[in-house]
Amino acid sequence: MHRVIGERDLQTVDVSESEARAVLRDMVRARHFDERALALQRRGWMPGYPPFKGQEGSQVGAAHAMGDDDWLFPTYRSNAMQLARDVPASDILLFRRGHAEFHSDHDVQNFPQAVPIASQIPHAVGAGMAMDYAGDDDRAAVAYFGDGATSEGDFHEAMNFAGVFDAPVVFFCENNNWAISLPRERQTASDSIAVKAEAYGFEGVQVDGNDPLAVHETVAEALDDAKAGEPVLVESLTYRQGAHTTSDDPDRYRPEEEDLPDWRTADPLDRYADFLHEQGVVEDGFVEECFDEAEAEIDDAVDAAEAVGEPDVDELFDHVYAERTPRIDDQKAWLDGWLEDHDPQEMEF
Ligand SMILES: Cc1ncc(C[n+]2csc(CCOP(=O)(O)OP(=O)(O)O)c2C)c(N)n1
Repeated sequence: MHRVIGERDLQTVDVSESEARAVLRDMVRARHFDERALALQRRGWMPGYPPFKGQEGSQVGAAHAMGDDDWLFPTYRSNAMQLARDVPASDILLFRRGHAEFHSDHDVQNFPQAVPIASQIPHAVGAGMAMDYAGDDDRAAVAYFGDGATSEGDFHEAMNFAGVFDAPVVFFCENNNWAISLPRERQTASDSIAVKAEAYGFEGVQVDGNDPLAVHETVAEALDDAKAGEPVLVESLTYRQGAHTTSDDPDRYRPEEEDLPDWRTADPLDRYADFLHEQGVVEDGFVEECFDEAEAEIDDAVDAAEAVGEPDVDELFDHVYAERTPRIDDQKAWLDGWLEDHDPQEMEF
């Protein structure tokens, strides 16, 4: 399955005009958040940041297809998806600043962001199986991950369990063509990532990840199937426009010209805004209006995050388990001793 936005008009998609506008608004919010977070990191406000520029269409399209009761299992890269699901921007910023308690305390069905690659995928399957055992057939779990995660055992184990137990899970692989410096063609010799689902007994589909409406439609269908006991792997083809993180320099490994079609590397925000404009769904000035709203929202989020202050090093140990274990206590005692003789502010990293 492969859909390209230019080939159809809005009438062929099962999305209302107001929903189509809300998707654009969330893409603009996400872009503004990403730019602001990068700027905050550059002035030392937080230690590192993984930008998602170029992936807004894929993430916001998928988030809008999910119901409030569906669970998202995100990663460090899927902030656009989390923002579109109403995770407060200040929580995401605070977590990145080192405040671990802002990791999961949300009113939305949103698991903490996974940083160990692919570890969230079996969690999503476990949650899906639990929903199924509870007779909850109107909910599903969505596991978000990148192309690199598909080389991890966790991905294969999770897919295997989902296939055997008919778990209500959508595996949402955002293929941005890079896993740090490793390009997709070196990640797997398979023709696609979607094709891997076949080995586990369920469907895999590819979608143009820079077309938010195509992603919306594909994920909505996948969620319906998953809720009926048929898990689905969705491969959303998009592109990481920026660096892997603020510690990375892609100029050292990325070719100047990518061997990828234009639709893959195009800016999804410009493309979708132009599309809605051509369809008469938004008027001149809509995007600018959304940017102004986003600026005000993110300004407030930064103020709220700043009011919390800098994290205390103790927080590192407080949220590993519900209660500290003796081993965690030992680690904390070691760090306290080390800090008596060293000043991290004076160290060079
Ligand atoms: C288990 C594990 N191994 C290695 C790493 C280091 N690491 C961080 S991001 C990354 C690449 C992930 O690429 P991909 O899954 O494509 O996701 P993307 O970063 O492109 O969103 C790696 C290897 C890690 N975080 N966890």
